[in-house]
Amino acid sequence: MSHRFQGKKAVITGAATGMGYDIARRLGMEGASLALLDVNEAALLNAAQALSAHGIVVKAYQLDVSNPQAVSNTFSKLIEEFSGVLDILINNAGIADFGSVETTEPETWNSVMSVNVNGTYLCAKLALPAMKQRGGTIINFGSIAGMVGIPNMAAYCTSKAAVIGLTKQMAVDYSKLGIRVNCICPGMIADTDMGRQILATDESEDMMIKRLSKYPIGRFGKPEEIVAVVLFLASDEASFICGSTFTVDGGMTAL
Ligand code: 1HS
Repeated sequence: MSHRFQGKKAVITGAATGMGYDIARRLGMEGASLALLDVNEAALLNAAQALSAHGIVVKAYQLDVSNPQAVSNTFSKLIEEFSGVLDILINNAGIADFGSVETTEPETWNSVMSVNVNGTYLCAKLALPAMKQRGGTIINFGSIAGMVGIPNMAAYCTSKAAVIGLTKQMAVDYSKLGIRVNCICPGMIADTDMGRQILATDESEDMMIKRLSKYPIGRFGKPEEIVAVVLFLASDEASFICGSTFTVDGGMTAL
């Protein structure tokens, strides 16, 4: 096992389960100390326990990333715990919902934008001051849904396009301070809560086959195929990569 993140201090949002948890585990196994953030307190405590059992240094903080005051309070605490220094922020927390522009109610629109866009902005805003001392890296979760239109996902597509835009803007402002900001855009990853949520909207076998037919590689992605790219982007091996959007989608957006 290489130790690319020895001595690094990392914050991961949406860290209790799924890809967020996998990213946290991999960062921790390669030497990082972790702050796990998640809205689901019970799952978060389980995750922290499991990672501690691997010998990983970990603290857990229940947080709704869309709540500005809560984000501010949580980052104050975790940055103090990290002695004022932060190296890595993984903005993984996100939600999906469904509807065309006509059928999406403002409440749904606002909740998707609040978590996916405001949450990314707020966590970055609070993390950046603690990254300036020795440089750092931020990985935002976009999606292919921010690059092409996905049927019936107006709010989600809009939110992910905003995250791609925010990534480029932040890279322009902060690269000169040694802070690299990049974005990963996964295609359909079936074995995640969000993947299952989206696939459950396919009302027939035909719809599922049509969705799969958009993927030239002939299958959906696996969580570890996203996690590997996130780890690379967070590592010093990616030292010249700033403001980039990494599509990891089995060729879906090339079709
Ligand atoms: C969940 C992730 O952001 C990808 S959205 C993919 C939708 S589709 O390709 O399965 O229609």
